[in-house]
Amino acid sequence: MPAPTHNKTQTWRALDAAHHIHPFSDTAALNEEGVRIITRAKGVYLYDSDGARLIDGMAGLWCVQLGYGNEELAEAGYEALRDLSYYNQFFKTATPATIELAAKLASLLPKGLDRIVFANSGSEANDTALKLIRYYWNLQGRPEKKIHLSRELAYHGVTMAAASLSGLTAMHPQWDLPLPGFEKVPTPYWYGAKAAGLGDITADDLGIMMAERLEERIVALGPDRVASFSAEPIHGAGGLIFPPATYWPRVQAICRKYDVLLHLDEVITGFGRTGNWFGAETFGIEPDLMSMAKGLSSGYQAISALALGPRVGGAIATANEEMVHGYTYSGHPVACAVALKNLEIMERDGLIDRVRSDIGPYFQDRVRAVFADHPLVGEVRGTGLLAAIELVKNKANREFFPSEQEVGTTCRNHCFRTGLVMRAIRDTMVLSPPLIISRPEVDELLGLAKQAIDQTARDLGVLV
Ligand code: PXG
Repeated sequence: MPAPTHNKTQTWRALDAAHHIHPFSDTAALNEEGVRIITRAKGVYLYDSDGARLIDGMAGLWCVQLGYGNEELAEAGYEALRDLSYYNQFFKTATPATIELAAKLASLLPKGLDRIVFANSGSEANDTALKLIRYYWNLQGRPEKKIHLSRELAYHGVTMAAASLSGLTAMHPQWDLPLPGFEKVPTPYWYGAKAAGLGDITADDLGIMMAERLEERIVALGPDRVASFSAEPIHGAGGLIFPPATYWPRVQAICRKYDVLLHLDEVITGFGRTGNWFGAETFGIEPDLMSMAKGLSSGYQAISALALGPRVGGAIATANEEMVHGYTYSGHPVACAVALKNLEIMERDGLIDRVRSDIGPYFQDRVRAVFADHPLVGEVRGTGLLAAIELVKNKANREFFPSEQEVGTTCRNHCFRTGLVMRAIRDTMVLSPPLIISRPEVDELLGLAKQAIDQTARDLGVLV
């Protein structure tokens, strides 16, 4: 047993409050409450410094595909640190793990995406994508093609450009964003369509309507000025919103028609989440560029990648000039070695097939069985090891609670008390567990989720 850490908790909290600014946090409120300190983790379980055990329904931040404490990944990292702790890819050098990872990704990615640019986070991969899109159009002699389209409710990260690309409006005012040249189009969120005044439109019709909104915007801006359309196959941090079946085929055709580069952000949907290696396969999308991060290394190392298809990749490879871009840690050999081992384990253990045909369907069946008829739950949606549970005021007419009631936050707090990490996005409860989760662990997770949602329903007087 590890030594008890309870006695250190107060010290850590005080030091944290004094010295540590947390991402996406209200510092004063957090310091008042005191942080939860996670000290170790194994498999799908987290342990905090008070001795509590939590089942991690979010795989960290949608990233720990192989679960925590994987010995093989730890050893791959140790060996890589020992043998070549660092070297860079600048100035005509490369390192073996970096080359091998680029080649491995090219073999796993949808056909044509076979050139890889490395970075260290999803935000950087997207930032890089936007730079390369601009560079591509400059190389083509079409410098007027500079507008980047993306969707409302999208989350693409936090650099100046990635935040500009993001469509969650709360991400903008503090930083005077978006930058010029970033435009948003609406997204096909069927469950929210009624509250948005679209009446009883079917999901398929909404998919077409929202694709047409994209087309209208491209035409209004002028196709000669529109450089790219960026989107997640499924909105992740925007509320786990799944596209109607009609949406992506139409969007794909529109991008081709107007010569708009399609940039797919697979930071969440990549590496098995939806039961395929990539969401592109799940939805039949053929992007020109694809961003990856998170599950690429199961979160064990900070690494991201941008894959380029023949248009952008070919243009850069034949530009006959220096591409003036790259990070100190682009293609870090240790991160690449860990990512390679991560992909090797996923392949060897058939984890993607497992999500597609075993644990994924089990998880989807169970989450629907537990919640479909719950009085507080308007909709359960999901695929693979992703699920969203919408908590609503009125199921019959898809009416949401007023946001100031903070129903999702209440539920999330109950989850922590029951020993579960489940994310609340507005009042949508979201699950994205590690791909290695077992059936009994799924049952345990959903049992705790039910306790938390029942308790939320009792707080609201929906259940007695
Ligand atoms: N694209 C997508 C689709 C993401 O989900 C990023 C880009 C940015 O990646 P980095 O590595 O720069 O964070 C993300 C990240 C949440 C949450 O609470 C989601 C993310 C990050 C932090 C929190 O859902 N997604």
